[in-house]
Amino acid sequence: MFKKSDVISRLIFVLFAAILFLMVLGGRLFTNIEEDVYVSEEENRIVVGVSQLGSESGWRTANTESVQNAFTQENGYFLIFNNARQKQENQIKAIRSFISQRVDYIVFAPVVETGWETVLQEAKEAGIPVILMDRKVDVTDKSLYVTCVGSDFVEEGQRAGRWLEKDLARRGMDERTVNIVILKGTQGSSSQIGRTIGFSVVAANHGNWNILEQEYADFTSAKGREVMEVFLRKHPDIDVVISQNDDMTFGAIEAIRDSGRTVGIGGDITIISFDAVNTALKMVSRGDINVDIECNPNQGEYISQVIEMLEDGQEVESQYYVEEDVFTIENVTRELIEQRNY
Ligand code: GYE
Repeated sequence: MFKKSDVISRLIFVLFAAILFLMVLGGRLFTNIEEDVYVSEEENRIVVGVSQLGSESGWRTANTESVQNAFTQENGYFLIFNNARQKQENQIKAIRSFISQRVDYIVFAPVVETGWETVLQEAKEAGIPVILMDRKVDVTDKSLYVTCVGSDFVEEGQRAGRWLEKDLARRGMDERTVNIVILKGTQGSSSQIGRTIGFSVVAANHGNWNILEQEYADFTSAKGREVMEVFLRKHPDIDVVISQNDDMTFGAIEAIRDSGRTVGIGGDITIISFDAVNTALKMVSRGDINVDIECNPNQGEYISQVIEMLEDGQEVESQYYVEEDVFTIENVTRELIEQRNY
């Protein structure tokens, strides 16, 4: 027979064992519930792989921020972001990794227009819709992407040309020879190609517009300065600089000033720029840049709207253009500069 104290200690043991068992079970249940919630949240989110081409300019930084602000957890997205640092091979790698991760959408800003068929075909075969951001691709099979969200670069180039036409007429210079140099962006990129074509379409109407030279300067300030220094050494009589983005313009203006020449309104050299970032708008308001053709980097919001339409099963258009303006000293206000956070 058991002693009374034995029974009590056995009971206490059984009780402890039971409590321990319940605690472990409870803990497991709890963790399982948590995991389930986590998994279903992940499943409900739209997974977007974004291949950004690089970080060469202020415009690009703003474009990246706009994407990161649009594809947030709160908005129902899971963003996988990759910066290709100007290399097409890095973009191809990033896209392949998005495909193997089975993302829901691929958004990408192609550094150049050509050479994308193979990887886009792979995305198509995996059933992943591709949305082009900012720049375009040159492929014959248009079904390799769903739509493009970006700027009308040819129109931007024409706007530059049309502004120059008017400015020369206003100054009574529409008859005499006008010497022009062009700082071009990344070779083979849509923005470089479009802006060059757009401007040359207008230039073709003016026999007195003498394009002395045009050279690639990669959309960066350092390269803009370097190429401008060469232009200035070779051509003592430059009247107009067309610089296909603000970063190159900043470098070019430094080079011009170092050479002892002046820029902008009433200066030796007329400056035509593209992008209209905050610093450039300030320079427009001081008359250092004559005109800035705006390029709108806030494309994340537009793209998320396109994705929502696709999620709803709606048809989307093949191209969406963002809104853009042209800025001169006449319409750049302090308010506009304050609001421009890039
Ligand atoms: O103008 C420039 C950037 O493709 C529109 O790329 C974009 C251009 C932009 O580096 O600053």
